[in-house]
Amino acid sequence: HTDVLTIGETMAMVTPEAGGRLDADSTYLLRPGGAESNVAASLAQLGHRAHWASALGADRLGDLVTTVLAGHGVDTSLVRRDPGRPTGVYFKDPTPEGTRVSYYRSGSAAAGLGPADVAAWTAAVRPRVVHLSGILPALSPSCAALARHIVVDRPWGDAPVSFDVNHRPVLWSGQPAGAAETLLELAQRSDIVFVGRDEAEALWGTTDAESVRALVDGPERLVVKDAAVEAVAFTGGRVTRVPSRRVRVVDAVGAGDAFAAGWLSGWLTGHRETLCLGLGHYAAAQVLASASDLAELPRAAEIVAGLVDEPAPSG
Ligand code: KDG
Repeated sequence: HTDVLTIGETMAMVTPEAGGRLDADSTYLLRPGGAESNVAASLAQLGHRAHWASALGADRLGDLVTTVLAGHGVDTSLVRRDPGRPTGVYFKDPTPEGTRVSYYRSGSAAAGLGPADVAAWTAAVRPRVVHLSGILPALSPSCAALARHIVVDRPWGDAPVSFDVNHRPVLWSGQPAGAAETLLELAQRSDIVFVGRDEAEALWGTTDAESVRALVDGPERLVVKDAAVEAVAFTGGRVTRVPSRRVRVVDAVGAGDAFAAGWLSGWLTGHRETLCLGLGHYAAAQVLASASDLAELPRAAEIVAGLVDEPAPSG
């Protein structure tokens, strides 16, 4: 039916076109921005069948999100349009200290997602892997219940669940169930997990990839990303490290999603771990070099052909 189903909120993202600050006189890009739809769009570009399930307002921004994602090859037929709630919006303000993000998403259509949405999705697709991120449970109590339902009750049976921790601190402030506890439980119970080394340190106090693995020992595959340094994959008892690519960073938002998509592409194809990580780094580097949350990607086979020709990383 499909290779991957991703589930989560996508907003309309607004950011200065030429990389300047948010100012009255700047000109702006208006694009879909959402971690899980970014993963679906990158996987579609890499050559996989990708569905993205969510809810959007019955508004112009909702039309824009579905149109652009469909243009990237994502199947958006599982997206519910809610006439009673708007599509969320967010702004990216590129400052010299890094990109600052402001969300206008509380009460959005996607915040109204919940376990009741799943029946329509299970009836429609049988994915090889289901992907979500730690943004979903932060959006509302019904979204937290949805994330838990997917990871714990496994509505798609044997299909592995892939989880990107994606800790967004502002979304968790003031929530009774803290990010650390909720995200750890979801990570523990998933099959494939992506997490940043810094992110894990902020959440759980772990210091390196090995201590993350010692804590998150449930998933069959765990990938710990250390930004510009390397990514480390734990598969059963095996550890594989691949250094990051050198790139001039324009904006980092979306790079983690591209990494997850690249890695999942390798996994779906049955590639060895070094190639899965290499595909992740390649896709992430394209987004790092772009102001948008998404970049143009070639087919995975083309990237793999280039990667096999590169000298093997030393160390
Ligand atoms: O991972 C990138 C996302 O953070 C971005 O696209 C917007 O989904 C988003 C969010 O909630 O931050």
